[in-house]
Amino acid sequence: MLELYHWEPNANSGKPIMALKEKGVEFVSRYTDMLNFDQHKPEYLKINAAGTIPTVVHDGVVLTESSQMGEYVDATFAGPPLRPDNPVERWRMRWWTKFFDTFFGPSLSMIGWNIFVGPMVRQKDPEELRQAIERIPLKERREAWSTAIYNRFTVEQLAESRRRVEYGIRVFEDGIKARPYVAGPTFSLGDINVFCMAYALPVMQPENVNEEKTPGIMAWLRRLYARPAILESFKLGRTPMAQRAIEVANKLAV
Ligand SMILES: N[C@@H](CCC(=O)N[C@@H](CS)C(=O)NCC(=O)O)C(=O)O
Repeated sequence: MLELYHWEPNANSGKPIMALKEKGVEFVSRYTDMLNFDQHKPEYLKINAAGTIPTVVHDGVVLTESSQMGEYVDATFAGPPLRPDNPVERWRMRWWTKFFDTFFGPSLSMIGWNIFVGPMVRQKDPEELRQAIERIPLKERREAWSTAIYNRFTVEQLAESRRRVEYGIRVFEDGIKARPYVAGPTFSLGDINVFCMAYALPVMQPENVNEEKTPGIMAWLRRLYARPAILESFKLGRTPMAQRAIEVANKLAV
């Protein structure tokens, strides 16, 4: 049995959800409400002591790190291959995954935590929030939550994140306009990994991602949204974030 502990099908949780759906693998969805701090509850920490989402439990084996989960799923299960055989294409799949995981993702995430996660969570009882922060096992995650909850992102931090996101969009446009998919001629885990961070860009960053400035990204997004497994994945979401994906699909007239 494969159980997937996940939140919304977004930056990190979206990757294993979409990989499993693309492969046609049955799994038990364990929705873990990040805004309710479910990931810091003792029963979850027994599975993943870092208190982060997602986590895969497959026949007793515990797997963390969302991008690497896709590789595991592809190597373990039958179904359409999600990693190209060609070494250059496989390198390109991993190159873009790393670029988005380490450069683009953290900056986009800071913007998202500032405009979405912080304001949503801030409405809770202050004492309840103080205790919730205290229970977070990793120091860096405690700091991330405090910063978002108490609105402590500095003007400079947010400006640098916006700069990185805008730069990342330009670099990705240059890459994706040269080929239909992230790795090359065929769909791969690279598309899933990038899409989970890019799926809402036309509504989050309309001044940077649009038909005039980024025709390559827009065409690629249409290709991804046209995949039944991708649209199916958003059904596992419970917040307006998943609804936003449907809005983007409609806006792109997919
Ligand atoms: N590198 C990890 C990052 C996991 C991660 O930080 N996930 C976020 C959700 S997108 C999380 O669990 N945040 C909740 C928290 O820090 O309490 C991965 O790719 O799986």
